[in-house]
Amino acid sequence: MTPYEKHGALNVSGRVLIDKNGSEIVLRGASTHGIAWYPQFVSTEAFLTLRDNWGCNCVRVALYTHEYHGYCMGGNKQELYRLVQKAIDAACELGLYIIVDWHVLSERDPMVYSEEAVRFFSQLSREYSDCGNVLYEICNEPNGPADWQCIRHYADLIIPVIRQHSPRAVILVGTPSWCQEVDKPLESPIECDNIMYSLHFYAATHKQPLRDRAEKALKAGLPVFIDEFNISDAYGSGAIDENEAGKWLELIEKYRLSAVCWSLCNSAESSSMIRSDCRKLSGWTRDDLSDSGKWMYDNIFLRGK
Ligand code: IDC
Repeated sequence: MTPYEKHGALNVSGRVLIDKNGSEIVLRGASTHGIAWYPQFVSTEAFLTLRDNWGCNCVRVALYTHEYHGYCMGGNKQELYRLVQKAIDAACELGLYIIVDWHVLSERDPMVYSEEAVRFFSQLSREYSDCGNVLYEICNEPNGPADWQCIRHYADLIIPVIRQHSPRAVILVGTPSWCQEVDKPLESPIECDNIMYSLHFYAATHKQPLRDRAEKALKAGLPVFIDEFNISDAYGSGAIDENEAGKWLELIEKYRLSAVCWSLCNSAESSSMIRSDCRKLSGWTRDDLSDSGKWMYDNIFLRGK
Protein backbone atom coordinates (compact mmCIF):
# COMPACT_ATOMS: atom_id res chain seq x y z
CA MET A 1 0.00 0.00 0.00
CA THR A 2 1.23 3.49 -0.78
CA PRO A 3 1.36 6.13 1.97
CA TYR A 4 -1.74 7.82 0.57
CA GLU A 5 -3.70 4.57 0.22
CA LYS A 6 -2.93 3.88 3.83
CA HIS A 7 -3.50 7.32 5.31
CA GLY A 8 -5.73 9.27 2.89
CA ALA A 9 -6.42 12.97 3.22
CA LEU A 10 -4.91 14.57 6.32
CA ASN A 11 -6.31 16.93 8.90
CA VAL A 12 -4.73 19.08 11.57
CA SER A 13 -5.88 18.15 15.04
CA GLY A 14 -4.48 20.29 17.82
CA ARG A 15 -0.77 20.47 17.05
CA VAL A 16 -0.49 17.33 14.94
CA LEU A 17 -1.55 15.82 11.64
CA ILE A 18 -4.01 12.97 11.67
CA ASP A 19 -4.87 10.56 8.87
CA LYS A 20 -8.21 9.35 7.54
CA ASN A 21 -8.44 6.83 10.41
CA GLY A 22 -7.86 9.50 13.03
CA SER A 23 -4.33 8.26 13.79
CA GLU A 24 -1.43 10.62 14.15
CA ILE A 25 0.94 10.74 11.18
CA VAL A 26 4.26 12.43 10.52
CA LEU A 27 5.44 13.36 7.06
CA ARG A 28 9.09 12.86 6.21
CA GLY A 29 10.75 13.52 2.92
CA ALA A 30 12.85 15.74 0.71
CA SER A 31 12.37 18.99 -1.14
CA THR A 32 13.48 19.51 -4.69
CA HIS A 33 15.94 22.33 -5.28
CA GLY A 34 14.43 25.14 -7.39
CA ILE A 35 12.76 23.31 -10.26
CA ALA A 36 14.03 25.91 -12.73
CA TRP A 37 17.61 24.99 -11.76
CA TYR A 38 17.19 21.22 -11.45
CA PRO A 39 14.19 20.06 -13.48
CA GLN A 40 15.85 16.69 -14.06
CA PHE A 41 15.15 15.65 -10.47
CA VAL A 42 11.40 15.97 -10.95
CA SER A 43 10.35 12.52 -12.16
CA THR A 44 8.36 9.47 -11.18
CA GLU A 45 11.59 7.43 -11.02
CA ALA A 46 13.27 9.90 -8.66
CA PHE A 47 10.23 10.08 -6.38
CA LEU A 48 9.88 6.28 -6.46
CA THR A 49 13.43 6.02 -5.11
CA LEU A 50 12.52 8.44 -2.34
CA ARG A 51 9.50 6.32 -1.48
CA ASP A 52 10.90 2.81 -1.81
CA ASN A 53 14.64 3.10 -1.12
CA TRP A 54 14.58 5.92 1.39
CA GLY A 55 11.22 5.53 3.16
CA CYS A 56 9.88 9.00 2.35
CA ASN A 57 6.14 9.54 2.41
CA CYS A 58 6.35 13.16 1.22
CA VAL A 59 8.09 15.35 -1.34
CA ARG A 60 8.15 19.11 -1.72
CA VAL A 61 8.29 20.89 -5.04
CA ALA A 62 10.06 24.25 -4.77
CA LEU A 63 8.90 26.94 -7.20
CA TYR A 64 11.08 30.01 -6.74
CA THR A 65 9.09 33.16 -7.33
CA HIS A 66 12.01 35.58 -7.75
CA GLU A 67 15.55 34.16 -8.06
CA TYR A 68 17.00 32.66 -11.18
CA HIS A 69 14.24 33.70 -13.61
CA GLY A 70 11.67 32.88 -10.97
CA TYR A 71 8.02 32.32 -11.76
CA CYS A 72 7.25 36.02 -11.24
CA MET A 73 10.58 37.38 -12.53
CA GLY A 74 10.58 36.52 -16.18
CA GLY A 75 10.68 32.73 -15.81
CA ASN A 76 8.89 30.61 -18.38
CA LYS A 77 5.58 30.35 -16.55
CA GLN A 78 4.14 27.64 -18.75
CA GLU A 79 7.17 25.42 -18.42
CA LEU A 80 7.45 25.95 -14.67
CA TYR A 81 3.76 25.28 -14.17
CA ARG A 82 4.14 22.10 -16.21
CA LEU A 83 6.98 21.00 -13.94
CA VAL A 84 4.82 21.58 -10.87
CA GLN A 85 2.12 19.48 -12.55
CA LYS A 86 4.68 16.80 -13.37
CA ALA A 87 5.74 16.67 -9.73
CA ILE A 88 2.17 16.47 -8.45
CA ASP A 89 1.19 13.86 -11.03
CA ALA A 90 4.20 11.72 -10.05
CA ALA A 91 3.32 12.05 -6.37
CA CYS A 92 -0.32 11.12 -7.07
CA GLU A 93 0.77 8.09 -9.07
CA LEU A 94 3.05 6.94 -6.25
CA GLY A 95 0.69 7.77 -3.41
CA LEU A 96 3.10 10.28 -1.87
CA TYR A 97 2.10 13.48 -0.12
CA ILE A 98 3.38 16.54 -1.93
CA ILE A 99 3.92 20.08 -0.70
CA VAL A 100 3.65 22.77 -3.36
CA ASP A 101 6.10 25.43 -2.19
CA TRP A 102 5.62 29.03 -3.42
CA HIS A 103 9.26 29.82 -2.76
CA VAL A 104 9.27 33.42 -1.56
CA LEU A 105 12.83 34.41 -0.67
CA SER A 106 14.68 37.52 -1.86
CA GLU A 107 11.53 39.54 -2.53
CA ARG A 108 11.12 39.20 1.26
CA ASP A 109 7.47 40.20 1.51
CA PRO A 110 4.97 37.71 0.05
CA MET A 111 2.67 40.61 -0.84
CA VAL A 112 5.15 41.62 -3.58
CA TYR A 113 3.79 38.89 -5.86
CA SER A 114 0.42 38.35 -4.21
CA GLU A 115 -1.54 38.81 -7.43
CA GLU A 116 0.49 36.10 -9.12
CA ALA A 117 0.07 33.92 -6.05
CA VAL A 118 -3.71 34.28 -6.22
CA ARG A 119 -3.70 33.22 -9.87
CA PHE A 120 -1.30 30.33 -9.26
CA PHE A 121 -3.06 28.86 -6.22
CA SER A 122 -6.48 29.35 -7.72
CA GLN A 123 -5.56 27.45 -10.87
CA LEU A 124 -3.65 24.71 -9.06
CA SER A 125 -6.17 24.06 -6.29
CA ARG A 126 -8.95 23.86 -8.87
CA GLU A 127 -6.98 21.44 -10.99
CA TYR A 128 -6.06 19.20 -8.05
CA SER A 129 -9.20 19.59 -5.97
CA ASP A 130 -9.67 15.80 -5.96
CA CYS A 131 -6.14 15.08 -4.76
CA GLY A 132 -6.09 14.87 -0.99
CA ASN A 133 -2.34 14.23 -1.03
CA VAL A 134 -1.53 17.84 -2.00
CA LEU A 135 -0.50 20.33 0.69
CA TYR A 136 -0.07 24.02 -0.09
CA GLU A 137 2.86 26.04 1.29
CA ILE A 138 1.91 29.60 0.51
CA CYS A 139 5.17 31.44 1.26
CA ASN A 140 8.52 29.77 1.78
CA GLU A 141 10.51 32.25 3.86
CA PRO A 142 9.15 35.74 4.43
CA ASN A 143 11.92 37.94 5.84
CA GLY A 144 13.04 41.54 6.34
CA PRO A 145 10.03 43.82 6.71
CA ALA A 146 7.51 40.98 6.41
CA ASP A 147 6.36 40.65 10.02
CA TRP A 148 3.55 38.39 11.22
CA GLN A 149 0.83 40.98 10.55
CA CYS A 150 2.01 41.29 7.01
CA ILE A 151 2.13 37.51 6.51
CA ARG A 152 -1.35 37.18 8.03
CA HIS A 153 -2.64 39.74 5.61
CA TYR A 154 -1.21 37.66 2.75
CA ALA A 155 -2.53 34.41 4.24
CA ASP A 156 -6.00 35.92 4.61
CA LEU A 157 -5.86 36.66 0.91
CA ILE A 158 -4.55 33.28 -0.31
CA ILE A 159 -6.24 30.79 2.03
CA PRO A 160 -9.80 31.50 0.78
CA VAL A 161 -8.54 31.14 -2.80
CA ILE A 162 -7.35 27.60 -2.07
CA ARG A 163 -10.32 26.78 0.17
CA GLN A 164 -12.74 27.65 -2.61
CA HIS A 165 -11.59 24.59 -4.56
CA SER A 166 -9.87 22.40 -1.96
CA PRO A 167 -11.82 23.08 1.20
CA ARG A 168 -9.91 20.65 3.46
CA ALA A 169 -6.36 20.83 2.08
CA VAL A 170 -3.63 21.36 4.65
CA ILE A 171 -2.07 24.80 4.19
CA LEU A 172 1.39 25.62 5.51
CA VAL A 173 2.03 29.25 6.39
CA GLY A 174 5.53 30.74 6.58
CA THR A 175 6.62 32.66 9.66
CA PRO A 176 8.77 35.84 9.88
CA SER A 177 12.58 35.91 9.59
CA TRP A 178 13.00 32.97 7.21
CA CYS A 179 10.52 30.82 9.19
CA GLN A 180 12.42 31.22 12.43
CA GLU A 181 9.91 33.36 14.33
CA VAL A 182 7.60 30.41 14.61
CA ASP A 183 6.17 31.62 17.92
CA LYS A 184 4.81 34.84 16.37
CA PRO A 185 1.51 33.30 15.19
CA LEU A 186 0.66 32.77 18.87
CA GLU A 187 -0.12 36.51 18.99
CA SER A 188 -2.85 36.15 16.39
CA PRO A 189 -3.29 32.63 15.04
CA ILE A 190 -5.15 32.16 11.77
CA GLU A 191 -8.75 31.27 12.61
CA CYS A 192 -9.10 28.47 10.13
CA ASP A 193 -8.99 24.66 10.08
CA ASN A 194 -6.07 22.68 8.71
CA ILE A 195 -3.37 25.31 9.00
CA MET A 196 0.19 24.62 10.13
CA TYR A 197 3.06 27.05 10.64
CA SER A 198 6.49 26.62 9.08
CA LEU A 199 9.72 26.26 11.01
CA HIS A 200 12.99 26.13 9.06
CA PHE A 201 16.43 25.45 10.46
CA TYR A 202 19.97 24.89 9.20
CA ALA A 203 21.67 23.17 12.10
CA ALA A 204 25.20 24.59 11.69
CA THR A 205 23.74 28.10 12.06
CA HIS A 206 20.50 27.77 14.02
CA LYS A 207 20.95 26.32 17.46
CA GLN A 208 19.47 26.38 20.97
CA PRO A 209 17.81 29.82 20.75
CA LEU A 210 15.77 28.66 17.76
CA ARG A 211 14.96 25.34 19.43
CA ASP A 212 13.76 27.29 22.48
CA ARG A 213 11.52 29.42 20.35
CA ALA A 214 10.15 26.36 18.56
CA GLU A 215 9.50 24.66 21.86
CA LYS A 216 7.67 27.71 23.15
CA ALA A 217 5.32 27.51 20.14
CA LEU A 218 4.91 23.74 20.48
CA LYS A 219 4.21 23.88 24.20
CA ALA A 220 1.54 26.47 23.53
CA GLY A 221 -0.06 23.96 21.14
CA LEU A 222 0.79 25.56 17.82
CA PRO A 223 0.83 23.13 14.88
CA VAL A 224 4.40 23.40 13.58
CA PHE A 225 5.68 21.79 10.38
CA ILE A 226 9.37 21.72 9.38
CA ASP A 227 8.97 22.04 5.65
CA GLU A 228 12.62 22.87 5.00
CA PHE A 229 15.80 22.16 6.94
CA ASN A 230 19.32 20.93 6.62
CA ILE A 231 22.27 20.30 8.90
CA SER A 232 24.56 22.58 6.86
CA ASP A 233 24.83 26.32 7.51
CA ALA A 234 22.09 28.76 6.54
CA TYR A 235 23.70 29.33 3.14
CA GLY A 236 23.18 25.67 2.37
CA SER A 237 26.94 25.14 2.45
CA GLY A 238 29.87 24.80 4.86
CA ALA A 239 30.49 21.88 7.17
CA ILE A 240 27.53 19.93 8.49
CA ASP A 241 27.08 19.98 12.26
CA GLU A 242 26.14 16.51 13.45
CA ASN A 243 26.23 17.51 17.09
CA GLU A 244 23.59 20.21 16.62
CA ALA A 245 21.74 17.94 14.21
CA GLY A 246 21.40 15.41 17.02
CA LYS A 247 19.84 18.04 19.26
CA TRP A 248 17.36 18.96 16.54
CA LEU A 249 16.55 15.30 16.10
CA GLU A 250 15.65 15.07 19.78
CA LEU A 251 13.17 17.91 19.36
CA ILE A 252 11.75 16.38 16.17
CA GLU A 253 11.24 13.06 17.95
CA LYS A 254 9.95 14.54 21.20
CA TYR A 255 7.17 16.40 19.39
CA ARG A 256 6.88 13.90 16.48
CA LEU A 257 7.33 16.68 13.95
CA SER A 258 6.98 16.34 10.23
CA ALA A 259 10.24 17.27 8.52
CA VAL A 260 11.24 17.76 4.89
CA CYS A 261 14.90 18.32 4.05
CA TRP A 262 16.63 20.53 1.50
CA SER A 263 17.40 19.41 -1.25
CA LEU A 264 17.18 16.69 -3.85
CA CYS A 265 20.00 17.56 -6.25
CA ASN A 266 23.70 17.03 -6.82
CA SER A 267 24.98 20.63 -6.71
CA ALA A 268 28.31 21.18 -4.99
CA GLU A 269 26.71 22.42 -1.77
CA SER A 270 26.66 20.51 1.49
CA SER A 271 22.87 20.83 1.63
CA SER A 272 22.48 18.79 -1.55
CA MET A 273 21.54 15.24 -0.77
CA ILE A 274 23.22 13.62 -3.75
CA ARG A 275 27.01 13.60 -4.09
CA SER A 276 28.12 16.09 -6.73
CA ASP A 277 30.07 13.39 -8.61
CA CYS A 278 26.99 11.19 -8.89
CA ARG A 279 25.18 11.52 -12.21
CA LYS A 280 22.24 9.21 -11.50
CA LEU A 281 18.80 10.79 -11.68
CA SER A 282 17.11 8.04 -9.67
CA GLY A 283 17.94 4.74 -7.99
CA TRP A 284 20.36 6.32 -5.50
CA THR A 285 21.70 4.13 -2.75
CA ARG A 286 23.13 5.41 0.51
CA ASP A 287 26.60 5.48 -1.10
CA ASP A 288 25.39 8.00 -3.68
CA LEU A 289 24.45 10.45 -0.95
CA SER A 290 26.42 13.41 0.39
CA ASP A 291 27.20 13.59 4.11
CA SER A 292 23.99 15.53 4.80
CA GLY A 293 22.06 13.10 2.58
CA LYS A 294 23.43 10.14 4.55
CA TRP A 295 22.39 11.81 7.80
CA MET A 296 18.86 12.28 6.46
CA TYR A 297 18.79 8.70 5.28
CA ASP A 298 19.90 7.39 8.66
CA ASN A 299 17.90 9.68 10.90
CA ILE A 300 14.92 11.29 9.22
CA PHE A 301 13.37 9.00 6.68
CA LEU A 302 10.90 6.38 7.81
CA ARG A 303 12.57 3.22 6.51
CA GLY A 304 10.87 0.33 8.24
CA LYS A 305 9.26 2.59 10.83
C1 IDC B 1 19.63 28.04 -1.80
C2 IDC B 1 20.22 26.99 -2.72
C3 IDC B 1 21.28 27.62 -3.59
C4 IDC B 1 20.69 28.81 -4.32
C5 IDC B 1 20.04 29.78 -3.34
C6 IDC B 1 19.33 30.91 -4.06
O1 IDC B 1 20.72 25.92 -1.94
O2 IDC B 1 21.80 26.68 -4.52
O3 IDC B 1 21.73 29.49 -5.02
O4 IDC B 1 19.10 29.10 -2.54
O5 IDC B 1 19.07 31.96 -3.19
C7 IDC B 1 16.87 28.71 2.46
C8 IDC B 1 16.04 28.88 1.25
C9 IDC B 1 16.61 28.11 0.07
C10 IDC B 1 18.13 28.16 0.06
C11 IDC B 1 18.63 27.45 1.32
C12 IDC B 1 20.16 27.39 1.41
O6 IDC B 1 14.68 28.53 1.46
O7 IDC B 1 16.10 28.68 -1.10
O8 IDC B 1 18.58 27.45 -1.07
N1 IDC B 1 18.07 28.12 2.48
O9 IDC B 1 20.69 28.69 1.42
N2 IDC B 1 16.59 29.16 3.66
C13 IDC B 1 17.61 28.88 4.48
C14 IDC B 1 18.58 28.22 3.74
